Parts: sequence; structure tokens; C-alpha cells
Amino acid sequence: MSIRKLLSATAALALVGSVASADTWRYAFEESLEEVQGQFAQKFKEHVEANSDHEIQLFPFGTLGESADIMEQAQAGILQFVNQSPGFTGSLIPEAQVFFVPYLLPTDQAQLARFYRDSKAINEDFQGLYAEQGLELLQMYPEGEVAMTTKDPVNSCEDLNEVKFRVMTNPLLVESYRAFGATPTPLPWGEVYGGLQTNIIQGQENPTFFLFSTKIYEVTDHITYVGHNNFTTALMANLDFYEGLSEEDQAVIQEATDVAYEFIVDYQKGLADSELAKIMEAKPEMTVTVLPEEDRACFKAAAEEVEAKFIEMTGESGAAILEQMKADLAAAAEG
Ligand code: 6CS
Repeated sequence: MSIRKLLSATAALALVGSVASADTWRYAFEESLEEVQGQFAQKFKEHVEANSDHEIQLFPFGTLGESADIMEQAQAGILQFVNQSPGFTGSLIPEAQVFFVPYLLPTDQAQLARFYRDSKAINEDFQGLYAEQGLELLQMYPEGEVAMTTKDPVNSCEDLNEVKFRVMTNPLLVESYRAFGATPTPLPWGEVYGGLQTNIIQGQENPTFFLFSTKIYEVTDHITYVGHNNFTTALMANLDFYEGLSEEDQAVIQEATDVAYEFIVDYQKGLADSELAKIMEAKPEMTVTVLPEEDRACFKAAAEEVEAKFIEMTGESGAAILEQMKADLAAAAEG
């Protein structure tokens, strides 16, 4: 562990230690209370507290550091729960990079809701891979179709040439944007607004609600949907903590996870549209482009290259997860 990380973990320990009792479970996530991960966390907390003697203390983005910091704290047992997106889990669990194979996931919300709920890849295969890293994977869930926001318009891969495009710190996402023709620039979230403001980067991608809530529209001028991905995130528990719980407490956690999942799927119906309308109200000159099918060809061609890279990076284990995901997605498409 680096000195910076050690200091951050020590500060986190001091902070949480000063306010928590033994019955308090600590839960950190990557967004604010008002954003999707925060809404999920509040629903989880509400259910646990109503059905057990435990309290949940929530730590929104920034209170304990960046995504990488809260993951280290959860693995060390300082936190009992952590919500971290595969966008940041990729170096820890290479197979989790599968969520960045372009055009693998659909954008249809009902299909996605069925997929995360029923997928064998997620609910069995990934469970084992997360457990190897000391984590109990409780739930993966969607946060919406990803849009690109840039300083100049994007109508093709060529328009991404020489664009320093911020991505989460995930090697396969770097490969995706390289294949799209951009200059990928991995950065933690806390550096993105400033990076765009000072022109160190000229683009980034995120779900529509996040473009509004984080005011990213203030520092970019064009929104483009190429349909290449849906944002996936995941709630996990520290494995030792989870395995040490009584059956009753484990059941409460599983129920709270199910309740929060159904809530968050419903909460997001119409969310992208309502938040896009708010962006347009705040900044009427923002352009919004849904790239027509015929202009998506180069992004789709890049997808094949990225899928091959994924297999190269993860070998048989990754190939098996990818195949299972495709089967699960096909089942979810049937309804
Ligand atoms: O792009 C990111 O880094 C962030 N995006 C979302 C939607 N949630 C948290 C994450 O840190």
C-alpha cells in the first residue's frame, strides 16, 4: 500500500471509528446521496434498519476518498459495504472488464433489468471471482445508457481523432476508446470537471443523469449517444464480515439488496429524459445527437477488436464469462 493510500485509509479509520458503534455497518459509494448509487444505498439502509438492530452509516463520494480508496477500505474491513463500478474494478478482477465490450449490453431498460436480476454470469460466476478478492458480490445494477460529452461535435470515429477522452481507470475501456480513434486518458472521477475546464481532456462518457447532477454540461458542449454501452455498477460486502454474520443478518442483507434493486430499476424509468430536459433548460445551446445506425459502423467495428482484446487479457476464464453473458442476455431479450 502506498503512503498516500495508507494515510487515506488511516484517516478513514479515524473518521469512521469516531462515529460508529459495533452495531453500525459502514457503506461507501461513488456518488452523492441524490444520485442513483445514493438512492440505492438509502433504500438498502432503510430496509436493514427497519428489519434488524443494525444501523447503516452512509459515506457518499468524496467523504472517504475516490473509488480506488473505498475499495481498499472495504477489502481491509474498515468498511462493511462498498459500491464500486466495474469501471474501477477492472485491474482487481480482469473479467469485470467484460462490461466494456462495446455493444454487448443492450440499452433497453426492461431487458437490462431482467438481465442483472437473473444472469448466471453475474449471480454465480462473478460471485466466485469477487470472493477471490475478499468480496461478497451482492448486486450488480444498471445506471443508464452512456453518452459521450465533448467540446467538439462527434458524428464519427474520425471526430475523436486527437481528442483526449477521459475514461475510468479500466484497461479495456482504454482499449475501447483507442479503437474508437480517441486518445484515452484514464482518471479518477474527482479530476474530470477540472480536467475539462482546463482543457487537459476534451471529452468523457457517463449516463445522462450524471451529466446533469455533476454539471459536466457546463464544461462540454455536445452530447452524443452511439448506443455502445450501459453503465454497470455493483454493491459488495467485505467477505469475512459477511461470512461471519448470522443467517438472519445475511437474510436481511439479501432482502435489502432485492428491495433496493427493484426500487432503483423503477426509479430510473424516464430518468434520462427528465435529466436531459434539465440540461437543455440550463444550457439551451448544448447539442444532442443520437447517432443514426449508418453512422455507428466504425464504433461497431471497433467492438470486435475490443472483444478480442478482452479475451487476450483474460484467457479462458474471460471467454467463459463472455459466453455466459451472451447466453444470459439472449434469455433476457426474450422477456
Ligand atoms: O465516471 C465515473 O467515474 C463515475 N460515473 C458514475 C455514473 N458513477 C460514479 C463513477 O465514479
